[in-house]
Amino acid sequence: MSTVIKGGTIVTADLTYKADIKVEGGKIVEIGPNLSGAETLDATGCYVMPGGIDPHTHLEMPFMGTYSSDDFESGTRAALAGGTTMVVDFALPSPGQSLLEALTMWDNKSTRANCDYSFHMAITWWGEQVFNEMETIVKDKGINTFKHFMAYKGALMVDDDEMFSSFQRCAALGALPLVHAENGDVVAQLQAKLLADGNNGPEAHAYSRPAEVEGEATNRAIMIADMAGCPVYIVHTSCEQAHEAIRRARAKGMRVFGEPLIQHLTLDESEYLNKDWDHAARRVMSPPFRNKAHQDSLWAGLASGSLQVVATDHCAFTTAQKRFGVGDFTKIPNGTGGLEDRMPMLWTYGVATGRITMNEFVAVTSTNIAKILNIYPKKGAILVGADADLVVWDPKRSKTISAKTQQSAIDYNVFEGKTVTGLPRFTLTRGVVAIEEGTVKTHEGHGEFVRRDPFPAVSTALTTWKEVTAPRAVQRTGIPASGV
Ligand code: DUC
Ligand code: ZN
Ligand code: ZN
Ligand code: ZN
Repeated sequence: MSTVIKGGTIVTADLTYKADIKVEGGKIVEIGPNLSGAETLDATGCYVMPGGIDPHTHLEMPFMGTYSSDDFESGTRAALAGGTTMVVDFALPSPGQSLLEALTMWDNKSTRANCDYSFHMAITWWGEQVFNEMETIVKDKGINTFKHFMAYKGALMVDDDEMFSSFQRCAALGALPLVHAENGDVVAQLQAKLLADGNNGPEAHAYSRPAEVEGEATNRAIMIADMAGCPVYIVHTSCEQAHEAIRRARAKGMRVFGEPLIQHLTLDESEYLNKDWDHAARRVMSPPFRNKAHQDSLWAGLASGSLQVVATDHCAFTTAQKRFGVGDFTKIPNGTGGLEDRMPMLWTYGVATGRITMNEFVAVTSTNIAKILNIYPKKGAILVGADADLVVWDPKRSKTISAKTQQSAIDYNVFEGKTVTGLPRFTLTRGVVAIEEGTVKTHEGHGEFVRRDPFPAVSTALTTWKEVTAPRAVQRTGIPASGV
């Protein structure tokens, strides 16, 4: 059966024009004037854009003694409600666990997804098994990204030695390393000192993770990637110090990407000073919210192209889960939601205010990340042959964000009370209408795994395990007895 999206204005990352779109078999089959098909969707007064891609979600993730509350069903339903048609989640092996075993766990959870999805594989420990499994993950499993945590000491954190080895392996496999850039050693020491001083409320979470912690780690990750000969993608870039490191690297010709979150763009550090403990704790995430100057830096990065992607790091915990941290901020599960609100919030605070253009909106919510992840133009494009993952965006449709009406499984929303103007009239996932005027029509299990092939290998480093060695010492003669 064919569907025609009629009367709208197509907006892509580089073009704005009036045309209809015909969809059949889940793909775009024709773009042009006066098309007809078995079913018609009225897009009059709307912009028709590639569906959003959120490359940073944590659905049903075991973390800090609990599980994040949105699973692949509620999380992808929330995504579709806000115009996002693909998510990329993180498969997270516990230290010592096989990568393939962890991937099977995530495969099993994702069968409930309402929209298409993929995975990043996290490197949470290092050894010959990880080294070997990375190749299987890339070549057989269709995953071309590996995530590294420079924070969460004693849990997920990898050290520089491990990260350098893994980055070299990524280079050899044509994979892209992703980095959570915060100096975990410094955070751990600041946390201990704050607690010892009796500073145990949610605001201390922000004090324990100043912007310098993120700036230092971002610089380090970029330098290590440069030495390993691979590109690098910095997740949840939240501050000027990290943005500055990314800008500088790009200006030098390094392939470095930065990903601000919608939360950091629109919510600031004053949230942690709220007198209501629950209010502040619900906003505890890492990195924490920053001040307005950092926000301005992130907005400028989106406009100038030095930051390429807006994501959510959607990792939703209920108020009851947040209360695990009463009396000790280090036990508050880190994470906030945002999947349903990313596109309406970015439109309202970015496009409607003139900070970014409509075309830049498409670039940072969809097209850029599709290219970075090597799934363009299957995703992120309005072209004949592309998947019909589309959003018919009504720039006049408005709502006030409220936990009472959201799709997410948690009992609050960090954007509660904010009015957004610009919402989906229709969201289509591979040609199927999933959302119509706020009504959910999705079905669980519709989502398919999206395979992501590697880029050409950029280095011959680390093709076999034995090569993980330092450069050879120069052979000298006539060495003095001291050995110097
Ligand atoms: N930060 C969060 O706030 N939650 C999940 C993981 C992370 O890095
Ligand atoms: Zn992170
Ligand atoms: Zn994350
Ligand atoms: Zn279906």
